[in-house]
Amino acid sequence: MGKVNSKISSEDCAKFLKKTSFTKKEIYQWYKCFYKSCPEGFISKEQLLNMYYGVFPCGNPRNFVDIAYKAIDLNNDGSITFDDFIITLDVCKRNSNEKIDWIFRFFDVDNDGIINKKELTNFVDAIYQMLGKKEVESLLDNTVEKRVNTILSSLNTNKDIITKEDFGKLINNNQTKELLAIIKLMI
Ligand SMILES: [Ca+2]
Ligand SMILES: [Ca+2]
Repeated sequence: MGKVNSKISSEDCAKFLKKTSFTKKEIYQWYKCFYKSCPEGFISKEQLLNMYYGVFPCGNPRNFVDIAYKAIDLNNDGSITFDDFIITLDVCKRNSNEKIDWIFRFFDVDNDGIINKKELTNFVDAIYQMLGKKEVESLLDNTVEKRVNTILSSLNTNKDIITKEDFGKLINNNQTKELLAIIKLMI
């Protein structure tokens, strides 16, 4: 699939200088680092899975990694290449609407601009599976259903869906803080 290169081309470097807030030196370093870990030119799902197993050894991160892989694959071509990686890193550095848009991708799997109850349930379920049974038992909302209801009721919208506007409010909400912290663990 990908090409094996230890040095980024000047065209690509110029492209990322334009698209991200990284310096030329940082882009060169990230590129070197990326190809050292991923000589094939892409991060495989197994690699991402192993990373999460390292952080959550008592849980099963498989479903979460399915969601994460899709969300990080920004150009939807089925693999996480350096383009996806560097732009994801850049977005995560920011405190902006772009960051909210990016996190929204984790929830809005069918990409219709709305998080429905099923998507929210699948997301919370994936996180709970990744945390593991023991960890989940210690939570106040110790079932997926309870957590989903808490999140939805915290919005006070009386609806089973979350719009991007609602989601912006949710980002700073205590009910989702730990879920979002898990997303941030990946970088
Ligand atoms: Ca991609
Ligand atoms: Ca959706």
